[in-house]
Amino acid sequence: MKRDLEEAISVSGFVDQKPGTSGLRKKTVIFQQPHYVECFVQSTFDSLDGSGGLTLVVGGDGRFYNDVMVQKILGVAAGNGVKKVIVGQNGILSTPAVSALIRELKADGGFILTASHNPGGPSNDCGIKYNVSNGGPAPEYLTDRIYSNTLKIIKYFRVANSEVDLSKIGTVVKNGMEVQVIDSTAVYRDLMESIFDMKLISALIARADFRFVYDAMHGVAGPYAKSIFRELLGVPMECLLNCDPLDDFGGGHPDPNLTYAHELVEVMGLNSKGEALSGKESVPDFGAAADGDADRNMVLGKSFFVTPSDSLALIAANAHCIPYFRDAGGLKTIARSMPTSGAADIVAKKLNIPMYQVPTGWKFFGNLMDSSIMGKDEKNPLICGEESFGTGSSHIREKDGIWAVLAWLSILADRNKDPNLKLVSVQNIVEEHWKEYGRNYYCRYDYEEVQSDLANEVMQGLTKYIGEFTDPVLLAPGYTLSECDEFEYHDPIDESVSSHQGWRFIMSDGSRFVFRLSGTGSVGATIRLYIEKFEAKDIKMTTAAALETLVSLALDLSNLQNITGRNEPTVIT
Ligand code: VG1
Ligand code: CO
Repeated sequence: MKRDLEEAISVSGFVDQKPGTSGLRKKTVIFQQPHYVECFVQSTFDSLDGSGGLTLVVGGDGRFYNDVMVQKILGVAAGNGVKKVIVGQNGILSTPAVSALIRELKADGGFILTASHNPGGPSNDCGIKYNVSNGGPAPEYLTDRIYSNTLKIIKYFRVANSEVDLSKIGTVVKNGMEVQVIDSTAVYRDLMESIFDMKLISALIARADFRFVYDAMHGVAGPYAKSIFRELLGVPMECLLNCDPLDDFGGGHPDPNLTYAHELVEVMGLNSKGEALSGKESVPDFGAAADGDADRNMVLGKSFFVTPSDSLALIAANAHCIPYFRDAGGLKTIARSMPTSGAADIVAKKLNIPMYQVPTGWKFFGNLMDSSIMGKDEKNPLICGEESFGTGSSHIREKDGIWAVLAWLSILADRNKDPNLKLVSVQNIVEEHWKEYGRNYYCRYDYEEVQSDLANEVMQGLTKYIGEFTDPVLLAPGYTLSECDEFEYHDPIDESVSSHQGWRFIMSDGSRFVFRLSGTGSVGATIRLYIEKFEAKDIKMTTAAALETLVSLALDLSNLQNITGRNEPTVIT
């Protein structure tokens, strides 16, 4: 069903609209080309089984050009007969909030306007992603279909003059399409209140010996932090850093890691390697940061860095501290992306519950959560995570930065119920965990903006090595390479196959290094190298010392430094 007032605009399409790990991400100037956004949106509608009568959610992280993109989407949605669009006030919605809204309002899908952790502004990045009716990112068969339609498109439909004032909450009907502007935080906040024991957390926040600092990095997490941490839990305003969203993230790189979240990292008494700064006084007890679209989280204790892989394992091991899991009879499943450390696997084993390993990118978790093997209960109690500062659960179908922080606050609150006892710190809790389960030393090296042909040369070398590998090889004393392959995922639910998901080199003691090419960058190629080693008893080493040999083996075997001319990674996490 198309609208009467629609125009059909003839276009020749674009050849570069292939969605990556998490939607389409490009330089802003690319998105600003005439018809660019419209072509992608039309191609998405053309990929659905009919767009007439749909209800969609639209919102973004507030980066530069989001406002224009929202209005373009409204125009094309009206042209394609969409029944209703629900938009966050001023176009603002975090990625987890879009997922929550699609589910809560039983919408058919939604567009999320973000390039996540990539910087924003006229000379940086924009992005657009389509999520489906379960609230999760479009599965691969759909993104493949969208891409193929972007190559074939010859016209798109839009209704001109369909701009809506997004600053006012309320509903307008324009050109036959209903546009409802909603409070950006209310539904998400209600969901968090239904999951966590806010009273217990408030008691922790109120303790005189506990201080929590949150850094929204000028991304979209700010309004949610104010609504939940400040208004519900009583966190003082001065403890909420950079909580006003800015369209260029204040010129920063809204990626919550030790390098880019340097302001918080320093406040928490750490350097960019995660080592404690000496002589630092009055360091807060708990710190956390989010990325641009608020689906990532970094968790820090007093002068103490928690790796995302450990964070996943710890939240899973302590799921009983969270009413959502307790009420559903306990955690039923854990899942992680392949490059994420095996720390969570050990927890799953101990809890005697299934553990799934999926390719990088959140879309793969959704199938597990929705499937009947997980039980039909709406509250499928599953926890999942990625090494890239992403943690979440079956409460929505995206990773969730604020949820992860509330999960940690729940664990801390549970351990610190008696205000007369000395505070049990983040470090105490993590070290206790390592004592019980052993420690997976872990780090990731990112080589950003490598020339694409050089990055491909590195990967081809690895492919050749894997192809010729037959018998175990002693690479260095104590390190025998026993297995190597390209990770291929067979989805246990829909039986789809995803190949080339990472080049794995596994030693006989289970330690490993993995190479992957990023699917979210906008310039050249980013090579990621993931390194992991498990120690059952020796839990007090520095990560650098524990992984030194494996790092040099990975660099030698890949010849990465010679081929790319890079002696140091851009970022170590
Ligand atoms: C990166 C991370 C991946 C994450 C993805 C989207 O992908 O490694 O774990 O799911 O970003 O996160 P890649 O292909 O660049 O390695 V987000 O917060 O940028 O939507
Ligand atoms: Co993100």
